[in-house]
Amino acid sequence: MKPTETDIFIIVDVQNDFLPGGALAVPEGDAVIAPINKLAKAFRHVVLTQDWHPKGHASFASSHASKKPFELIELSYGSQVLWPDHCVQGTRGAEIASELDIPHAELVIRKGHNRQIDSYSGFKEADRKTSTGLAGYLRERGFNRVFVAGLATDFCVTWTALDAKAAGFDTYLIEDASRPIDTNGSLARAQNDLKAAGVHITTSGQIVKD
Ligand code: VGL
Ligand code: ZN
Repeated sequence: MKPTETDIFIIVDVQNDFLPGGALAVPEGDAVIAPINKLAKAFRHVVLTQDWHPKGHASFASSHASKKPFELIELSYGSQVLWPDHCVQGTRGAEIASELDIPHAELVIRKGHNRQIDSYSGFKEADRKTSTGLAGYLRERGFNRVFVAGLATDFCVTWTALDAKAAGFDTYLIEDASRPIDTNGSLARAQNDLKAAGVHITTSGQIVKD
């Protein structure tokens, strides 16, 4: 499955706050860095996403009286998991991990910057209406297969993959180059949704030889 000129590799939210020691550290989050660096070298075209919240964001538990991280709340667009404050615009935690070695990445798409609406997906915010423009960008550039990896498997990676598929791209989630948070059954739900949508689950060994 050697990457071609019409394949795009989308690397999701490999940012300090999702790595060990970060505000919303994903278990083994740093394990994605080596496979992602290796994969990225095999792709001519790479896009990064960056979770990029203003202070006081609606997805932060601290923005709601007497709510704790990982609890659920109903917002205008539906159910929202509450998180510790993370990836606040301009902070070190929001920076893309310096260990990523991908100088040829062509675009960084920032998401979650609307104070009232979360955005796990790199394509569409959690209201399921507001677009980031990424589908149009990828279409206009003539890509047809989308490969997705990063953090966290069961949130931003899955939502990005589902939206890529819904936008008409043949979509692959690279499992060993991603790591889950797994809260409130989120990983099992994500796996079901991916399967139902027809997103291919693959491994980096299928794309680059060791
Ligand atoms: C993410 C929770 C909150 C992610 C982002 O990148 O998966 N998860 N914000
Ligand atoms: Zn976030």
